[in-house]
Amino acid sequence: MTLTLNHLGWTAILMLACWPAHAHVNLEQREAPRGKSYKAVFKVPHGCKGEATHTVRVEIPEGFIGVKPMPKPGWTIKTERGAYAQEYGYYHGPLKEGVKQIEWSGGELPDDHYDEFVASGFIARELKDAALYFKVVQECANGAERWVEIPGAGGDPHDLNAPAAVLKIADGGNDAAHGHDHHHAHGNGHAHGHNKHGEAASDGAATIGSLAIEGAWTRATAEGAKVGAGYLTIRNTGGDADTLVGVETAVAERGEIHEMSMSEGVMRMRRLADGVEIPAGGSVELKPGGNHLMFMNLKERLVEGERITVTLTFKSGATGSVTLPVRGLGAGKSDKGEQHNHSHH
Ligand SMILES: [Cu+2]
Repeated sequence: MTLTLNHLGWTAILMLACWPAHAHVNLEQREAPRGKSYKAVFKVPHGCKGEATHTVRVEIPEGFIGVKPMPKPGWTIKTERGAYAQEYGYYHGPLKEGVKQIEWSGGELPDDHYDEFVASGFIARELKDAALYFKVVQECANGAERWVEIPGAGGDPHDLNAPAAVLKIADGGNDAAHGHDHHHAHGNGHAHGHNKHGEAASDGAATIGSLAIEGAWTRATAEGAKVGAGYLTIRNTGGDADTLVGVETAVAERGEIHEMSMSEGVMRMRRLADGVEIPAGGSVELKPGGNHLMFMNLKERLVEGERITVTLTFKSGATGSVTLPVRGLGAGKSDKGEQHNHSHH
């Protein structure tokens, strides 16, 4: 099953959308629940274009409260405090102000070394946002790396060159940190308790057994298009590997799991008959230019702003649905002119 497409267009698109310019500053643990303490470990993988890093500055997002930086031998810590936008409930009473920025300076982290910068804090129970963005600036002798970009509404983080470190805020019912056992009554008190039966949760997210589905979406299709594609991240919170083996949706004759790869300058799509394995404790991202869900022989056009429901089946027998919001035709790509003729043979 090969795919005929506009080589030049796709090559350019893939380079823009999927080729990381270089590794980003990221958090070690990228998801955490509200109303709990959280240790933010910022991983700094390299310097500024070959130069050693001597300063790391982190902006603390609203809602991450009671923050304390961890001292680091060889580095001087400076913090800036300020008033929060609102009062937050904390262990011994309300908290109105705290650390808003941390700076580690005077150190020397060579470009070919790796290091971590740590701050502990508490994720406010009152927080409404689904994610916290930590803007991080690395300064070197002559240059700087500024990890400060935040995706816009419906934006795809793949399009950002220098994304801020992001922490996903888990909902009570999807709280992976609790291992999907019987702790659902905690969290924000909503009755989410049926997720283990695989019912669709909020848009783009669902819990199917010990598999957490996150960031699921699909792209609008052009008039007359025969196929659509779906993208999502599957995180396996269980102790055993599992494999995504099936996908079904009412809007297409059948669903398949595809791999996309570049060979001799040509993009090829191939059905993954054995599915996609998600290692125990690991996660797999299905994304533009990589593995994806493919909806074959669409029965209707996918329209931006609407949503489709997709049922996923795993080798373990776990099965459940997730809702995929339909993003614009250009979503996940930097080139709206993309007109690849999806002709699977
Ligand atoms: Cu495909």
